[in-house]
Amino acid sequence: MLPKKVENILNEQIQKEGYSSNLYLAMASWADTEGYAGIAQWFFAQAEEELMHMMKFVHFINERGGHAIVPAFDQPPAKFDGIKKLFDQVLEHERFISGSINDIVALAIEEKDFATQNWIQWFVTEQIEEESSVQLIIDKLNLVGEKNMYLFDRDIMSLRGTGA
Ligand code: OFO
Repeated sequence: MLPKKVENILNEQIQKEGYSSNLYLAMASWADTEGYAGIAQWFFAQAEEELMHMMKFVHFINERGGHAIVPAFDQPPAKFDGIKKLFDQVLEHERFISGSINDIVALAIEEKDFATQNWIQWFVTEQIEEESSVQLIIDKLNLVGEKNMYLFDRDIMSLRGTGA
């Protein structure tokens, strides 16, 4: 039985994961129109991952006897201020998401909902990986500098799935 408070916070997370997907889709589209095909590809893949995260919450809430609600999503920005700031924004957003995942862990423990507490651990690990892989990209960007984007754009997909 899913405690009502936990159901509510999980429903709020559906909104956050769906917004993450739309935000990364908007970033992908912007990068695409700016001629950064590799960076766009990275963001398209990221947008799909976030959609998958949202679906995980939908299924989990319903499997536990709750009701997953599909929310409205705020419109993400359409334009971004350069590649370095783009990834800084991604890191800031992922840190915000990590905070909201931690809030779910804390509430699940408080409500003695150990099923949710166990299930959400996948997201705890996922957030460590996501923050770390975005930090790796920012470190590389700092090394190459924004003037040298051709090679960075060509190689960015090789930074995916390194577990870093
Ligand atoms: Fe970025 O992991 Fe979901 O939100």
